[in-house]
Amino acid sequence: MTTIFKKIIDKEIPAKVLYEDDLCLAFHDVNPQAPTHVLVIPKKEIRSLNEASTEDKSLLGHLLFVCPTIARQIGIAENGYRVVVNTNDDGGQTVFHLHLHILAGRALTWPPG
Ligand code: DGP
Repeated sequence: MTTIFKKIIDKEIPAKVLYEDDLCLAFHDVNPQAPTHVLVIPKKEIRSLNEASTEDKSLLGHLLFVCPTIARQIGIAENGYRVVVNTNDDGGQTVFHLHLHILAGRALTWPPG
């Protein structure tokens, strides 16, 4: 099922894009939960982490790998940040297109709520 993120990938709706390559896109979250809140999404439509297949292994690695690149670009690498993948209902997933949250800009509490 197509989601709002697919429309962002296809440039049908705007987003504040920070990073893009052939495999993924990163943009500011519209409803930030921290002073810095960025989403990293694959261009391939994958519903959630549960639906990632063996052929997606390198893509999953790529999504994680670009996080420090983006973190350095926006100046949060040194102080630190958190990368989160909400999965299905108990994980708090609301958009069913796999995405990584990068949260930063304050000391984040642990455990999460
Ligand atoms: P999750 O709850 O883990 O599925 O996170 C979905 C996030 O997507 C949530 O933090 C809000 C964000 N979001 C939803 N719609 C849009 C949108 O149209 N634009 C942007 N930039 N972010 C969106």
